[in-house]
Amino acid sequence: MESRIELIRGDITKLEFDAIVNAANKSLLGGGGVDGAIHRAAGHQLLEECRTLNGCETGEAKITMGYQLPARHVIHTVGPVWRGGNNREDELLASCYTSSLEVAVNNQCKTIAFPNISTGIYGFPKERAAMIAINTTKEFLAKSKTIIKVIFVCFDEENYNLYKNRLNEVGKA
Ligand code: AR6
Repeated sequence: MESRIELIRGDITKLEFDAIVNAANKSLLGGGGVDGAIHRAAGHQLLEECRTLNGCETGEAKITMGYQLPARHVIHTVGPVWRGGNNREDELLASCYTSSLEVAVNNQCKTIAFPNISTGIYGFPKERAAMIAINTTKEFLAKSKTIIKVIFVCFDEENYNLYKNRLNEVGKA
């Protein structure tokens, strides 16, 4: 069977997928990094819809429309801030991937793109985050046939190389 996991280097706001995932903060009212890029590209209606959601807990996910984005939906998830590794960071990051995939399935999204959640402003070690992202996604796909494509979108070369190596090691789903 052809792989359902793909890797690209680029800008997630350009992708025409059923859903792109936003690495948001608990307010869901915008910020820097990929969150800022998504809000800029989607337009002010995204912020208006986000205001109705009453925020989001770390490790959870909520969906909106994509507005002016080529993607139909945005799934907003809140990654953990890295605080040394003993504050459930691994578990919470894994939960971002699982929750986002569950939200996708519940909203008939079959193609979904992820950024490298928590590895920018939130400071999560990149290699550790890549392993969690890939392992969690593979586990989910093994149990769910609904999702036909998951794409990891790496903005920086370091993340891209880490993902490439890891995917070569473990094989794709
Ligand atoms: N497309 C894909 N990936 C991107 C893009 C883009 N256009 N822009 C940045 N990245 P970050 P976090 C990558 O900091 O660590 C915001 O202020 C970036 O290179 O966006 O989860 C929120 O509001 C990095 O690898 O998110 C929160 O307050 C990855 O996206 C906070 O930042 C994640 O970096 C969340 O921090």
